[in-house]
Amino acid sequence: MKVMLLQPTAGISTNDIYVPKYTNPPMGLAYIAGYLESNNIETYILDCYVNKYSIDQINNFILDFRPEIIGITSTTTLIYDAYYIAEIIKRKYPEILIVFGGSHATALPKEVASKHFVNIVCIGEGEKTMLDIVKVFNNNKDFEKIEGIAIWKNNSVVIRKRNNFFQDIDSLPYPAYHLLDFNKYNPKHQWGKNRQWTPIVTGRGCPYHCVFCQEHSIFGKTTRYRSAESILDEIVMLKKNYNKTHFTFIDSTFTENHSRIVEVTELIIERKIRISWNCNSRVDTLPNTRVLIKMRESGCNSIFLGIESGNSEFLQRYKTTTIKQCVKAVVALKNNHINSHCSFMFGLPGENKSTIDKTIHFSKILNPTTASFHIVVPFPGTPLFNLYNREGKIISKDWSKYYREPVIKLEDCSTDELRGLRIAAFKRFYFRPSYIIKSIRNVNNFKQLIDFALLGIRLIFNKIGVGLGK
Ligand code: B12
Ligand code: SF4
Repeated sequence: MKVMLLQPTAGISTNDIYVPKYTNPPMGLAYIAGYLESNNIETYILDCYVNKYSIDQINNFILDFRPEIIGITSTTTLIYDAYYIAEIIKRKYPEILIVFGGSHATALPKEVASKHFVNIVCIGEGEKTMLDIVKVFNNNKDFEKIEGIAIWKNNSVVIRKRNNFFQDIDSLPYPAYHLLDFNKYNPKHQWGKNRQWTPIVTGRGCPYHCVFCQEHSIFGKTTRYRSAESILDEIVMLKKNYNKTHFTFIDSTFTENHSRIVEVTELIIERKIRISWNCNSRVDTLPNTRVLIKMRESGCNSIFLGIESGNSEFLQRYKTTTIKQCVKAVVALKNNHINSHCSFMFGLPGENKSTIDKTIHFSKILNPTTASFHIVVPFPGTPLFNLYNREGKIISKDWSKYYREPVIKLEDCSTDELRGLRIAAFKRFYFRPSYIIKSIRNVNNFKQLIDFALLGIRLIFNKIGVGLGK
């Protein structure tokens, strides 16, 4: 049995192929590949995204590897590219079983399963489901009995709910890193200086309820943590085998469990593993100074905080955080010499020009190391999508526009104005004389200076894209 796992080429469906500025290894596919390989199934990862593969190149890989099953991953932004590739494969090789998975398939299993070129949709976590699919493929092909899938049957889509998630995530094999070409994925990270970088997953699921987020539908409402030992072993392996020395803990709730942070950081320090790392956090889960000191000592140099808004009602309603927690978190990071990146969004329900102005003002008061400003995207599968959809405020359900242009209607603000306010926010944050002087003082090398100057030039010419950019 041979399984190919494919990430689609961005822009292939519109004949406008590109690689976005930031690329990560496809961790979901690598996890599934690791799991299948540990069950003796020959697996191949075809990352068309980072390699910009054309249809002819994809076809050549299929002819070479001869898979019986092809699994395709996709976010909402790339779903039409995924459909385009799948349709051509199905036309050419009708005998190949096509399985879709990932965030869009999980959010809209009915839409995806009703495509004539899709055989099965995996809803949520994919390791066990994909193995079940392979087993049933080799057996009686009665896929309908598998948990956590959607399938087209008798002119409608049948959905089989998942009863539980894979609990002991320590027992999952490492992602199949050997099937990826690491150096193709932004090997250098903004916070990693000249170190070789990779993301790493240390937990799954999230107990919080931010309205714009899809984490729950993929990984559930409680966090399943990996143990400190397991994380450390993976870091050591990545350092030894792939020379990786800067890590990003990409799971959203790395700072939720403080005792585990202490264990991880103490192990890094005790075992003298010289690395740097950064992680994501929520302002209300940031640990106390004692733990922050350990984090810094073990190599943590930056933390991403989703602040989102400067309006307390929005924070309470859409994120369950407070202005005070935001201020406290950024101050704590400054006091402990850890860089902070704060992300803000414009367009939550109830937003208008004045609340946007308040958010920009708040970003300057917080004054984190860096900041980014985004226009809200109500991705399907999120409570925000349902909220906006109910009120008829979604301008477009053409998924290719999601994250490329504003797709929501606001009370007193056109989409062009929204774009303008976003550019203005970047300018108001980065063009402060105090910020420019501080940044020039902190520049460590010529490349950083050039990057900073380029950001300035892009801002002057209003060249900050809405989303992915090219
Ligand atoms: C790291 C990350 C990125 C990275 C890398 C993205 C990538 N291609 O891997 C970067 C920074 C580039 C990025 C960009 C974007 N991201 Co992003 N990102 C994430 C994040 C935090 C982790 C992804 C990850 O590696 N998870 C760990 C792996 C193990 O999980 P997984 O990929 O979901 O895979 C599992 C299952 O989904 C399933 N599965 C996945 N594929 C397949 C395929 C088959 C065949 C099967 C059977 C199963 C299956 O099985 C896997 C293993 O269990 C997630 C949130 C999250 N916690 O997952 C958001 C997330 C995926 N991103 C999201 C979004 C919106 C984006 C952007 C559009 C904008 C943005 N906010 O940055 C762009 C789009 C990029 C693109 N290629 O289209 C949304 C997707 C929503 C949606 N409906 O599309 C998520 C879910 C976050 C959220 N807010 O809800 N992102
Ligand atoms: S944004 Fe982060 S904290 Fe909020 S629900 Fe999603 S994963 Fe959880």
